[in-house]
Amino acid sequence: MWAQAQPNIALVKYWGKSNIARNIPAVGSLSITLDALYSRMSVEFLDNPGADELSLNGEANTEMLPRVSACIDSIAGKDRSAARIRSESNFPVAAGLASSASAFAALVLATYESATKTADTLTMARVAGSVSGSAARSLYGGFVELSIGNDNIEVWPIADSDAWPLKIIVAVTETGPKYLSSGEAMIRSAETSPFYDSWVKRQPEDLTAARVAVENRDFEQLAAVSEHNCLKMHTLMWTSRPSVFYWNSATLACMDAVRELQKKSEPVFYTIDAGPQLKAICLPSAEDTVRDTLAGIDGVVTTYSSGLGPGARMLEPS
Ligand code: 2P0
Repeated sequence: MWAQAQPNIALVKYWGKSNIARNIPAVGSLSITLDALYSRMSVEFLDNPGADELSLNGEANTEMLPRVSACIDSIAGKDRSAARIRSESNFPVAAGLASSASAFAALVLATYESATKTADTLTMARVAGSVSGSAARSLYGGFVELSIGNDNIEVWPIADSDAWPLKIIVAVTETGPKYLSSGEAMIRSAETSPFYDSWVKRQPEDLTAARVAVENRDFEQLAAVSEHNCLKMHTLMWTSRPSVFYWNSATLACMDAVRELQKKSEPVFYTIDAGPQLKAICLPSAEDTVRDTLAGIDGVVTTYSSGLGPGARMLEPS
């Protein structure tokens, strides 16, 4: 049985941890879950104790195995039998396309299913978040908010995927893995960027602005707060020591192109995560123009178009 989850893109970003050991974010975040990109996971417990096996799109993978095994341990217990884990995804992993979010959301669901354990969605989101902060959000569909409670995260959907059918165009400018994981980069920012305290302190106002924009379907307000929050996060990266820089010249050309479209009153804005890909969010009326524009930029390798999608779920056996 396969579990499927889709990546999510944060419009108000997670950057920084309040508890590194438990992977608790230092700030809340607000995201949209996509429908066109997916990760699928199946977990099969074997009869022998042995070591876990992981394959990714049919190829053995040892790099992700320690995090995958630890995640399964946290659900099924350390004395469990070995597991054969198969993973499939229809987009490049570790390239700033939120592959760990969809992969770990699907893994948590698949593991609960195979271990015949039940848990509510928030419990599963917390387990996924303890492995990969952004994965907590991919348990839910549509518009999702994550906040920091007293000792744990709270995650909940604030609007369904069909409540406000935004479109997302991902402009891929590099398909290789990123040079520094976002987890390491955000710890470095917290330790060294002179702007980090202000980032943490002012995140609630961005979250409120984005939540109200979603509630009111106010595209201009969502655009303004999302671009602002994205640029603040990248400022933290640049002002870390050593500096962290994920963009390339095509990323900048894509930003420029979005600004040109905005000048022509096209309803579109951009956001960029821990990688060089640009994600353009637009109203359906602008989708074709935005995709054609980004696809025509030198250095854009490929584009993906997506709507908003559902949270993690089990797929029917085919
Ligand atoms: C986000 N990112 O909110 C932000 C924006 C990247 C940039 O969440 O360390 O890979 O495993 O908890 O989940 C990437 O975070 O980090 C991320 P860890 P994860 O989407």
